[in-house]
Amino acid sequence: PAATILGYPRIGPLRELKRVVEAFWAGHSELDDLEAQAAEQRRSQRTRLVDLGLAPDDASIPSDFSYYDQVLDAAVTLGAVPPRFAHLLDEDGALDLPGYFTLARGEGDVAPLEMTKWFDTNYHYLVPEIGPRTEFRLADDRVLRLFLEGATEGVTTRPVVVGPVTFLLLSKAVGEQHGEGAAPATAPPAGFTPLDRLEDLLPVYVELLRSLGRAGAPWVQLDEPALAVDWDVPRERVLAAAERAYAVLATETTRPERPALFVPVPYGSAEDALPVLARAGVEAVGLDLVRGAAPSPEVLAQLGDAVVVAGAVDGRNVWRTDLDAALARLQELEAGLPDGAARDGRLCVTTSTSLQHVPYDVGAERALDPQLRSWLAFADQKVEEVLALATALTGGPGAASEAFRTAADRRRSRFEHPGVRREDVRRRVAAIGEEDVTRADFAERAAAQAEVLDLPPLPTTTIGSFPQTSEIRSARARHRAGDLSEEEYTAAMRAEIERVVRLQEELGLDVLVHGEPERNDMVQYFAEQLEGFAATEHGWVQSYGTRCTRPSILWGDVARPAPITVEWTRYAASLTDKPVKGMLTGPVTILAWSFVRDDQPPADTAAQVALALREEVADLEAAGIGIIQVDEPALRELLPLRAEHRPAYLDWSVRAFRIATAVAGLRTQVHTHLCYSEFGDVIDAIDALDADVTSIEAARSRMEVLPELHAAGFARGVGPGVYDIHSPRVPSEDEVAELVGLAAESVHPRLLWVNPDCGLKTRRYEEVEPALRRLVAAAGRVRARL
Ligand code: THG
Ligand code: ZN
Repeated sequence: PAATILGYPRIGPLRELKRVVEAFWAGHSELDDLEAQAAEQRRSQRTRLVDLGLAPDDASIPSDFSYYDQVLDAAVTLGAVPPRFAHLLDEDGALDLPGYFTLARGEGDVAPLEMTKWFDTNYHYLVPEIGPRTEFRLADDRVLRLFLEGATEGVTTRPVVVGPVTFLLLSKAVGEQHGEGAAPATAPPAGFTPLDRLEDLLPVYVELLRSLGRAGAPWVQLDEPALAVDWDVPRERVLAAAERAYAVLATETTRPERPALFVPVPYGSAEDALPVLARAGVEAVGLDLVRGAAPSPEVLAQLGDAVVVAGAVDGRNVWRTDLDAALARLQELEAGLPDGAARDGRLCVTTSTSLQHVPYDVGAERALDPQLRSWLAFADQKVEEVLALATALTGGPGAASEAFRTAADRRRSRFEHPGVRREDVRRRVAAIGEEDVTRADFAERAAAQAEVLDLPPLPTTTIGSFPQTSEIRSARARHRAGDLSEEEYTAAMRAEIERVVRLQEELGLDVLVHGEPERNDMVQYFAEQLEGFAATEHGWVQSYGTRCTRPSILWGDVARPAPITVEWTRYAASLTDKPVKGMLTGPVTILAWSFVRDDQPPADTAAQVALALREEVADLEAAGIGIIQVDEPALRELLPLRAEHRPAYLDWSVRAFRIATAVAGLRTQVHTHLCYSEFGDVIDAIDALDADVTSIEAARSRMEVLPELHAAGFARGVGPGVYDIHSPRVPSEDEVAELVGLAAESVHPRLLWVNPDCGLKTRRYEEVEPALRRLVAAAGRVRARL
């Protein structure tokens, strides 16, 4: 094919798949309904892509559907189902759809697969568990079925599967599991890594390729994004694994017994991997021209006959592509390939990644400002851009000129818009000096804060959000729809805040929060109240499983026209004598979970957002709020995949946090919350945030992180989560007390806080109330022992 995409969204333009899957889980719809809806969605998607111009007959259209996650699909296909789920397999060792969902969601005491983020995106995949004895086999024919489904309708699709090297690198090493059911796996033998199992895994891929070959699939796409990342495993070992894997896949069967192999390396650059893949014998390699550099002519010369599939259209952002610039990069690439490469099919145009990270169609955004809308490209518009680039590349000057002219006009209109470049904002950012991002010494602050706050040792608090009841959601929705007046809405939210404050007083928590009933999403809420951002109506993007977010679009220079959280926080504080903690989302997280402008470095954008938050921090302090938390759960998510880019990133992200927070006076206690516990690469950066108290996830790993923090010299306040809110299970008081006791062994009681792992927004009061009651009691028990 001359033009293709690496993948397409799958949640449904109106989140149809989410709705029918959740209805099935709730017992409100039958398996048949679910499968019929999914099939209908795939059919309409194929039709849509053909209508947009992708060829129906040459494997241009990927078949990449998933009910939940593509890594889970690979695990199930390859038979890598952990033994604790063995009871779900039928006599042929196959898993039905309810069983598949059980791997994702768990059941009773059987824990689901862990979930973690997919590269540096806001998508999360399920982590396969691979041990020395995991038995691989072709256990599922979903890949083949998807291909046949398209073929029956006359569309020759290209099956998409996570490639073997990425599959193993993304997996978690486990030991053996003794016994069925809930029994967890033991630790893996020392030195074992899933990549050790490559030789055992490859025959299953070979068999999969044969089955696709027999069905007549001309191409298969084996995604290898892991080749764009630095792992703990040495680079040479990763490249050797890739070479070995694809040599086996390319030669163990030969065409037409197998489809041609297309191996994209999205999400970054992998110049060293492309010649390895070509040498191994794959028929096409894919590279990310947006995040990665164009390969040098020397590298291109090593690619032999392999087709080069260039990801020239950003799969992760929503801006119309600068087609002239993209075409120039493609032509530069073509110049390094044999003459007429594009015409001869040696160079093909695609997206930098799957389009699963962007919404479907800008055309659905009827409420968006028309000018802003004209600057945007969602998945469908990106398909058209890929096609325009392919046409221009093969057709010579003049081909696709209309699309190029429109693209240039729209970009011009974007950069001429007065909100894109505001001198007032730029002046204020430029004026930030070193003294503005530096607070007094931690020790001095700690002493001053202890005096004003007068908290007991091991103070108890929560991370900020309380459960979002259906009443709250409905009040917000009616307010948005205009069915609830401003006064009625404020009264409803205040009533909820009062309820949450009274509850926390009754539970005996030391530092209270207002509970955040007014917030839909911790990023979207701020984006909606800052200038420079716009919200979409239908721009849903899958975050994990059926869960989606609607990222805001950060299109211009950012400013805060008015205080955002001050009134709600002040109201909560007026209800109680206990300290109330103000709650803000940090600049890096706001960037990470929005679609961010592509015309300036993210560091500059982050500084603008940080400055707006700085004004909010100052206003909260002026309103008498003595504790302010600025959450950065995504600080780690944006960490560059390549080690060489990490220091610069950590530099600007830390600076942004300090711009936002260092305005706080000596006596104001700054907290932050990070949603993870593996600090390895970022520990110094977390120290450099210079927060007074940092809350982290720690319950699941039983405080393992604390000795590590201590060893790294981290000597600030820390709140290791002692209640795992990711599970509906309510821990006993003894369990919580044990965790608090463990924490007290490695953290000085004056620095140790007692709190849940994360916000309580997704939990129910039935769980939260008893859990917090036990948390307070457990803290009291340990406090009494000290
Ligand atoms: N907000 C944003 N991104 C996030 C999180 C968040 N990414 C990481 C982390 N939290 C986990 N992700 C999610 C994403 C969505 C949801 C929960 C966790 C979720 N979404 C609702 C749904 O899909 O039904 C929709 C919410 C709404 O109506 O606005 O529950 O917190 N940006
Ligand atoms: Zn969290």
